[in-house]
Amino acid sequence: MKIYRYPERNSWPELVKRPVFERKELSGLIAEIFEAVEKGGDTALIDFNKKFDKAVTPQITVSEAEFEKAEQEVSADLKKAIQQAKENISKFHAAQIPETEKIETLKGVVCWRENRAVEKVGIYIPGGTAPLFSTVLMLAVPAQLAGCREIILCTPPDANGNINPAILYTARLCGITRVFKTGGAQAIAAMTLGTESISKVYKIFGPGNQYVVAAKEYAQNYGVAIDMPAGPSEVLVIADQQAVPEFCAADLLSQAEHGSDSQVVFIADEFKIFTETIEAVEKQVKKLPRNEMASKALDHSLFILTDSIEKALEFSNLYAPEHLILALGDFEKYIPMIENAGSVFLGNYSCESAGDYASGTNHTLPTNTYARNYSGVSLDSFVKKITFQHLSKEGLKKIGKAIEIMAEAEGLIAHKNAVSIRLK
Ligand code: HSO
Ligand code: ZN
Repeated sequence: MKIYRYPERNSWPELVKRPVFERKELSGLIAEIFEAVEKGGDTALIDFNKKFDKAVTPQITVSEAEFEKAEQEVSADLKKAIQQAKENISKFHAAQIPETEKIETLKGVVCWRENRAVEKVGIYIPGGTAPLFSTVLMLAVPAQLAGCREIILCTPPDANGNINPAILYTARLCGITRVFKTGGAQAIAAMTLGTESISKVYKIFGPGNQYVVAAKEYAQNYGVAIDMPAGPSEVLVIADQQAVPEFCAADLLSQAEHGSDSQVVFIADEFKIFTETIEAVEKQVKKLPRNEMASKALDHSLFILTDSIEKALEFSNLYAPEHLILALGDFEKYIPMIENAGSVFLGNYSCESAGDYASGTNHTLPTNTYARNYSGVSLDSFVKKITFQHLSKEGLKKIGKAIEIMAEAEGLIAHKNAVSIRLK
């Protein structure tokens, strides 16, 4: 833990910097993988499964029988929980479908916007130590609500060539039936270039390790869009004297357990809460199954004692956390001060886990200072907004002169003529 008491403002820019982890230079490797997938298609993916995941997968397409087996394997309790989460996520995201509003900018000049879904989207779900089936909900639910015509999902197989049953159950629950056993950069390459089984998509969503992140960046060279630039998970908790140290500690650790590179920050304006939270973190971390990962994340975590909540928020705005928790009595008062954050949790009972799983908001959020300039995934991430306009002759008459004068001033006489020819 890195502990700071009343750090001066001029030290903040240094404090908000995320620790730099050694990143391998990956572009050469990613280019090779893209080339191999382009040439070899499904066969290349099957070979990569053997090489990287030690998995024998005669087929990369998940079969109906595999979906059914998964359905049997997921417990009734987990199914119910996933369904409840899905309902809330659906409610929250359905409300983001906008009403079309036609705006008459002048009499006879009508402009409006309509949403159209991105036709083909690809979802990537990492395998590894925590199978994030919750991320399937966060991406598949808004994709379906937006009306995406083709939604495919890629995820790596385990060493036995299987996919985690909860991932398959959740995918099918969300209406995704095209799931492929492929992970890492090769999965991103497959969704970008297409193979015999996997169709090319227009936009790729989902978290992943540094190979996946690098591959998503690379995919953009092929005209594929991505959800957002990715970095390790983060939470920043601001606490006042009414906060509960055990709750704050649990929230900090819930994010620290994601990975050793997770970022957690705690700020309090009161010494007692500050020290008691540190103690609670030390106590709780010992009992976690992912203790090693969480402890490593804590090594570079920040614990800051400050003299006011206003200052804490100022620091938070500079840090731009993915998740911001206001463990404050009068949190309402501070909402207008929040400038940069991915998702905000208010009061003592709004734990980050609620948003991670089931309250309804999306958990795919900007990290690594991108909360300064990006929003989290929402229905908007799955649509394009197309503008429309209709001008009557009367309408064109009203703005024709302005267009002609502007076009002439830009030296674009064909533009001017497009008006003049209609009005002469
Ligand atoms: N906190 C993660 C999302 C997640 N948590 C998935 C649990 N499962 C996003 O930063
Ligand atoms: Zn989480």
